Amino acid sequence: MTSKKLVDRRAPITILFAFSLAFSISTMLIPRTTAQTTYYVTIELFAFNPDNLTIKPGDTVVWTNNDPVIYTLWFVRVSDGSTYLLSDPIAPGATWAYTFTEEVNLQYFDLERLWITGFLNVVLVHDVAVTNILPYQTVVGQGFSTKINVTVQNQGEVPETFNLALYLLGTRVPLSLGASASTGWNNTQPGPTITVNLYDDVKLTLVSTDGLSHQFHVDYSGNGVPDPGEPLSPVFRTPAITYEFIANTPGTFTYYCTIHPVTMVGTFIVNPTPTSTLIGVQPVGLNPLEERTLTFLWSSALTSTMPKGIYTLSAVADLAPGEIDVDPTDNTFTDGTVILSIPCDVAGSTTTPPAPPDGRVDYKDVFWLLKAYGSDPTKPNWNPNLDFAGSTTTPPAPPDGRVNYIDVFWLLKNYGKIDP
Ligand SMILES: [Ca+2]
Ligand SMILES: [Ca+2]
Ligand SMILES: [Ca+2]
Repeated sequence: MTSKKLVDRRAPITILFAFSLAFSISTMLIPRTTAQTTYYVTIELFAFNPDNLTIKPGDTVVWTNNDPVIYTLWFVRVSDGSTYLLSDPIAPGATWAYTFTEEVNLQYFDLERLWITGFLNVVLVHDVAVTNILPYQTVVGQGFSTKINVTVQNQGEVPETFNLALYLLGTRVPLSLGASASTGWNNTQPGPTITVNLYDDVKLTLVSTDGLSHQFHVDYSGNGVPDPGEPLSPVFRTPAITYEFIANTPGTFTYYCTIHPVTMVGTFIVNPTPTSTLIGVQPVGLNPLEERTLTFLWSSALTSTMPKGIYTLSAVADLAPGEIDVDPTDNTFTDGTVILSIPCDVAGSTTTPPAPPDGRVDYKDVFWLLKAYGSDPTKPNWNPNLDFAGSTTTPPAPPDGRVNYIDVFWLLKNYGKIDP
């Protein structure tokens, strides 16, 4: 009695499971079974037209002979010149069709007249893509580690094994500019040429040397006025200010003072090749349509040796050599930044949102720690930037998903420190 009840309860589950399995298999097969195409090649005036075709396994090619001679098609593999296939003789006015079932790269000839030749490439679509980058936190201290998630997808028709690499782009470039309406930037006219690499973190110290108000602007669009997305400092007079931006547009531009654009100009060059630091490489195996998120660790060993600054995240998915990705534009994904600061300097203000790290570990950073204390990602007061570490050992273990006494330990240890 008891066992019968059990069977009764389990049966629908088994059926449901079998159904869902069948459904997922048929879903996976759809792209291969519905995509069959027939291609036509004309043999005319002793030539194949078209003489170069790229098709998929399962596709059919029909050759039509419009010449007054008999053709026999001899297919050889491009890779090693070995024979792959020989057609029936195709009489004048006749056709010959063949369905190619596997991936192969072929050259073919008329057997009697070897100078009449064509190419046929039978390939499945290889297409992998990086679809997202998500850092665990936006601020990490030197000597600490942090995690960065990268999502990849197989958008092609073939199971792929490929390498996924994560890089940090850019390096901090500190510059000082004195501003004077009569004598120009740094007392030169034009001002000094500034040259940086793409994604560099340009940290300007701006000081008015003539007592007048000024404003620094890089004119990416070339129209002479600040547009959204262009570097534009606050208006400054006294005291000196720092203004930091990412050089995210390659090219040669003019920088201005928006208030004195005639006398205060200079050249701003952004070289297209960024400085890049490899975080790690991971092999990934994905079936068609499969998506996966991989976690990279920006290690404490690496953060302790890198200069402070704002780094831009970039992930690259590379197919095995010889496999051609039909859409290489989505294999590189560059998005998001992480600030590398002195340890436990997470903010420069107690306002919301907080100002970026200000080079000192003080009451502002304590404010944010107290606010997030006791939290984990399910809590409304969760703030991953305050999850410094998962241990009090040195080097500290990676962040552990909670803001607790361990993180207080690190803040107390670093309290009062000032960026040298
Ligand atoms: Ca791709
Ligand atoms: Ca701070
Ligand atoms: Ca923690």
